Amino acid sequence: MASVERLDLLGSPGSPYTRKMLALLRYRHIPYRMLWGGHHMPPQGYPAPKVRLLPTVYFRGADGELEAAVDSTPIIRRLEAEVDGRSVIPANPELAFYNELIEDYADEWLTKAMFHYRWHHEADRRNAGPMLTYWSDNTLPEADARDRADQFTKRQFDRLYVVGSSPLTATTIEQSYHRLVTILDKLIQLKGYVLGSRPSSADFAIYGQLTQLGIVEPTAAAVMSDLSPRLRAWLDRIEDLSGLDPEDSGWFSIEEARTALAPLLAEIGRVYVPFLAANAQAVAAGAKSLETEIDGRTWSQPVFPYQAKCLAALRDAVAKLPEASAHGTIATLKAAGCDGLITDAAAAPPKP
Ligand SMILES: N[C@@H](CCC(=O)N[C@@H](CS)C(=O)NCC(=O)O)C(=O)O
Repeated sequence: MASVERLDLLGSPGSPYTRKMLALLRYRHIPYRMLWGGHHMPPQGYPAPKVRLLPTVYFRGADGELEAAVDSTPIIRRLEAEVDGRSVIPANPELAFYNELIEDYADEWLTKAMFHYRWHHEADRRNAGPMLTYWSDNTLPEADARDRADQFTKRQFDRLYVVGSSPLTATTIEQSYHRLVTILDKLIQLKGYVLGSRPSSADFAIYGQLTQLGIVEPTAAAVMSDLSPRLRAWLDRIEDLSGLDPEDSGWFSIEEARTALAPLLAEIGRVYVPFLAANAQAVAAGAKSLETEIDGRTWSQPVFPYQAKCLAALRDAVAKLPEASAHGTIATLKAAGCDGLITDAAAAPPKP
């Protein structure tokens, strides 16, 4: 097995995906160097990624050349292949699917709550503008920092609609976040992590978004402290799990997982799956925006082609489950209202 000598990564403390990756690298004992910053001031001597996203992770290829990679989910899979031990992906196909689904939900839906709470309410905007400015440069003179924060805040406020945050959808987003906090409170109480007594990539994805919601954004952080001090405390532990010795038997059994995850899967079925379905339909129809009902209220936003790919990947993963796992996974998804992830082909696999 190849090994990774050291990874360098460019990111920001305010980027949930940067925090996801950092905590994962610490847990997996992968040496790294954290380059705080952004693409407005790219680090000297490093290649530019195809898409300028944070984090950007620089791998050193066999030829010694640096390669810039983005998108935490495939980067995590690449690291699984390149670095042995302390895996964040369960071997059992049913558990691995739940892990993939929950990671995707955190990256693509929970991030709507992160962006919404950061910029929607005035008190939160006033906190976020300076924080993001000083995270990118903490030596800025006060007046320049204020100008930059004001400009950035205006830009982000004007872009809230892109992820679907608007006065029309605010209640749906906020209630979904409140429910998630309560669901995670109970789930973590069982064995400490989403899939048992060892962390999975789903934990790191949830953690990344919650480093902002539970700590940085005042309104959302107050909700978490109020509803779940346990979850708020969990965040500080996930930040550095380098001293945890995971056991092979640490994952939930299938039966435990189906029961323990039912409320979280139901939340995903309630908000994320309907969104994914409406988005994919609109993308397929060549529409520019979508309007649907989520959790009993109207939801509208511009289409998001990347998230149509997310739905296709999840459906494909269900369809490709080995026979021994397919039946139980599909029954669990149906019971959770996640029917939209099950294609006809997956529901009725061809007889051998
Ligand atoms: N799916 C990507 C998303 C990464 C992402 O959207 N990063 C945000 C920051 S949290 C970004 O770089 N936005 C553009 C920018 O900040 O310039 C991942 O999992 O890494």
